[in-house]
Amino acid sequence: MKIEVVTLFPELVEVVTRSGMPRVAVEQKALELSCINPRDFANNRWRKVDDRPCGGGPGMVMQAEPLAQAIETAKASLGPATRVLMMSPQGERMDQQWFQRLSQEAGLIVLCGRYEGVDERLVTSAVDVELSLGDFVLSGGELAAMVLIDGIARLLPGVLGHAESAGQDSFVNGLLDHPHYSKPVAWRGQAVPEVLMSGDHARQARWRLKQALGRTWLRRPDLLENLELDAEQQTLLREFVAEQKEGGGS
Ligand code: 9D3
Repeated sequence: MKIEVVTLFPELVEVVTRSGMPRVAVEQKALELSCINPRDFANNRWRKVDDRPCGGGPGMVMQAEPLAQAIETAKASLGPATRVLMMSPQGERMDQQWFQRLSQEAGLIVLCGRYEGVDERLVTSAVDVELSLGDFVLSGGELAAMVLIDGIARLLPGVLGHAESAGQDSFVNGLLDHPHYSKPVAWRGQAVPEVLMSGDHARQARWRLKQALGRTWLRRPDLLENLELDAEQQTLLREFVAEQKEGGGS
């Protein structure tokens, strides 16, 4: 997949491929990331790409023309049908399903806003979808774009561990993850749960599923409402809830 990010801060966005899975994805040529700076299309000596909002109000607005030319440059490289995403607090909330869908694309153009916003005429004429990280205020779209790139990179075919881990992801099955333990078996007076030391793989798989169901019930009941639990899952969750009410939780 090729991703072109339109941003006033290319050096910030490029950091996402310096480590972790996005770096592996680039090294394995599953991902190619480049940035286009709308300043390169400013038609004034000061490379200014923002101006005061029409009708008044605080702050500055990113002007349409430099962004339009940046997007056209990206489309010349990735193809005219490439989807244009804009990171925006007004956008649809990003989730794992968005990452999965977008990871199937051959190319993406990602527009990062700064200042108070982007001229709406550019949004309506050149942006296919607006995506948000959530209901909090950032100073621009770059961090959101980096989140998107990280989330997509680890799903790309050919990225190490892709087949094993991506299918087991929390949120893919709609549940939160179960707890994890490693060595030593006794750490500062705390033991690893006995079942994980038993060598009984079927019992361990049931324990993991029960913990995942239980933690989702405790912390994110909204996720459970969207799921159709099978008979085994219902039994495991009922056991978890019963143990919780005993006050044990083991
Ligand atoms: C405080 C400024 N707000 C006016 C009431 C509007 C506003 C403009 C620009 C708020 C944030 C931003 C910059 N944010 C993003 O570009 C952004 C973002 C975010 O702020 N929160 C969550 N997801 C995203 S994606 C892009």
